[in-house]
Amino acid sequence: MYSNLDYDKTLVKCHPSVRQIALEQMEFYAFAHFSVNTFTDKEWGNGTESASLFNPTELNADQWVDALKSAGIKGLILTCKHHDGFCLWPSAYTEHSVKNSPFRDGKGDVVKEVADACKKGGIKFGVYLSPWDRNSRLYGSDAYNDYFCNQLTELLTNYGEIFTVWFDGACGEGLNGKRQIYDWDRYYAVIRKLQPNACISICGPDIRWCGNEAGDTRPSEWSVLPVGFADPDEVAENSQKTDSTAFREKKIKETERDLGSREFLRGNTGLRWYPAETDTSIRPGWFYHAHEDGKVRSTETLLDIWYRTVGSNSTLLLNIPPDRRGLFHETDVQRLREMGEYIQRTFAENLAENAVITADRDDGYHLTEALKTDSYDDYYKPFDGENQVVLTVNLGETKRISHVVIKEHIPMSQRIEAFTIEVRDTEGRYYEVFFGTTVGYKKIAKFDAVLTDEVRIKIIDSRVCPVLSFVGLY
Ligand code: FUL
Repeated sequence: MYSNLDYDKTLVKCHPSVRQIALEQMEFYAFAHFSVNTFTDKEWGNGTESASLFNPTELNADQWVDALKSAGIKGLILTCKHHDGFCLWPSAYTEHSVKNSPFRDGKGDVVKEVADACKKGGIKFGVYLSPWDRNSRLYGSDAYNDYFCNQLTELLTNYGEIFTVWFDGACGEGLNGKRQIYDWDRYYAVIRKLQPNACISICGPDIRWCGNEAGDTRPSEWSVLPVGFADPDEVAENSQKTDSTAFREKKIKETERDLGSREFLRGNTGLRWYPAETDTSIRPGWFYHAHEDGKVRSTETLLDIWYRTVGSNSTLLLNIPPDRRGLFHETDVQRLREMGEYIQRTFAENLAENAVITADRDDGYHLTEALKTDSYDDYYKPFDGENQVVLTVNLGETKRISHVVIKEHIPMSQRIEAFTIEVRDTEGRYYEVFFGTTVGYKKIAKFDAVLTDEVRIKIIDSRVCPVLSFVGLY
């Protein structure tokens, strides 16, 4: 691998913002796709559906939140308006909303019920507002940008703290065959003014779409990318253009597997901290369809996705679609619980906490003691230019381990390019149990359980020098 200190120093000048760190620390959060589609059995409504179709008879957002919390999920993003233009809140700017539906006799507000339930349950709340609107007659004109900003303003003023505004790239024509020129800068300004702590995701500058909806991930995920990747029109260009199952099953394009190696970044003048978010559904579709009740992904599959995202420098945005009752289906609830139980059990006790952690080098100030607490208050670091280090975790006695968690100190960028993990056997010999590339926000190295009294983490390549905030053994 090519390493040049001057070049590497330019790469590590790229850091996350406070709002990006806050979202990355959430790790695992949920989507709820809910609209008239739930009642028409469609994935994309065309905007001509009658509002009277929307009729969840047992809506209970507390049930959603309880189920999410059982999986360890930290937030929920609701499709306040999907492409069909139907609003889950009584917007003052359209008649196409819950106010003209039988739900709570036209007096209901799903956004409020969900936002309140999240608050009560102690998880964060985010909004999805589809830029593409197949119902609005204004679509395709300047007036639509006003309409969109008015709706954003309603959502960002009346429902408390919002952790992210999710702008879908999927786009096509409006009712009248027109296309819209989106005034992204204006939308962003509204968000920054009304909810300065909120991230703007996907068609936005803060959080990056992972490039597929199937739950596929990159072998090496970077958060330092060329600035051009955050161009909202580019994102839209790569998004879904027609409603298709094939698109939902498609994996990341071969040409987009590497977005951040030194070689890839070479020649790019602007870099941006643009961390990946993997969005995928617990079922084949984003919306609820009774005929998919038997196709809920298995707990094993979901955990595999969790390891490849939360454990590999991407957040996980898992969609659980409420059914026609307005509840999460029993099977989905059970999967969430099983996921949570497994994660809880596996990471219950950090064996590194009472171990002795040493390094073959440090800069005299940032010592290995910092690695025992999972915080950005302090960190471990050698001198600049020392891009290889060996960390040794001595357990004092033989223990059974199957996971090593490593976190970089991302306020100082993402640096590690390759590492190995070795364990010592009962005869004192070391052998390798894991090879990894990127670490970033967090890497969970999982391997077959071993009995060992000492673990070595060898950073074999990094930009400038590795800077770590946490090491855990489980
Ligand atoms: C896509 C949309 O077209 C789907 O319906 C869904 O909302 C997904 C999250 O994004 O682009």
